[in-house]
Amino acid sequence: MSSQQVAAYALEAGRKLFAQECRFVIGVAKAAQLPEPVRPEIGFAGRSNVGKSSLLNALTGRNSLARVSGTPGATRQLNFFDLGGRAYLVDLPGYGFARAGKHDIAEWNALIRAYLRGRANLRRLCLLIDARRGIGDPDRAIMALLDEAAQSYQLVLTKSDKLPAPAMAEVIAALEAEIAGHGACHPEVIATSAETGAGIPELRAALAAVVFA
Ligand SMILES: Nc1nc2c(ncn2[C@@H]2O[C@H](COP(=O)(O)OP(=O)(O)OP(=O)(O)O)[C@@H](O)[C@H]2O)c(=O)[nH]1
Ligand SMILES: [Mg+2]
Repeated sequence: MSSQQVAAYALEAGRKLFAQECRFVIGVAKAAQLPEPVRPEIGFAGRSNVGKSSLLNALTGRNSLARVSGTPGATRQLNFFDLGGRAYLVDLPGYGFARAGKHDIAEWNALIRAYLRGRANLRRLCLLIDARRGIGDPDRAIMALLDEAAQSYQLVLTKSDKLPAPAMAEVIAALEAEIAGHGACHPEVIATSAETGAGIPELRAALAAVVFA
């Protein structure tokens, strides 16, 4: 097969996987409530308001699978979605939410950390970065935790529609330079827009490869 055929095959596998029925399974607020690790899981993490819920909706072609909000901190638990009985998609609560109380922040952090460090069936964690903001210290803290836990992850840029193409290319180059030293990080950065659908087929393809590996 030519490399073009391989790419076309991967895109089709991604399209098929994400065209399947996707339904909400459970929202988890405490580590003890985590579902049995019976399926491959793909997680979506990132700062509050980065666009995690929007990206999940774009991937699954649903408008309101995951709750999108103008108020940062809308997603307060780990939300599990069953994708065609093949995989769980996991929408994580955003970190770095300034208006949350200290107690809430500590509780969310403990839950996210427990999940990210010890989930054997978490095949890949998509770490979302707002294209306009770039990578920040809260993201670096999560990357350090993932490297330490040898948890496979990949950087996914969101809101690419907010930047012109040349600026996007610069952001991607900067991220690729930064991730070079991170052992558990996938080398490819995928730029997406939940608004225009840019990069969504490519991300579906990358995640299908991980689910079916
Ligand atoms: N222009 C643009 N806006 C987006 C995109 N993705 C998300 N947004 C907007 O960004 C805001 C936050 O989106 P959410 O999907 O709720 O973000 P989240 O990361 O799930 O937020 P929390 O659950 O609060 O952590 C909403 O106003 C979205 O409409 C995108 O690709 N382009
Ligand atoms: Mg959300």
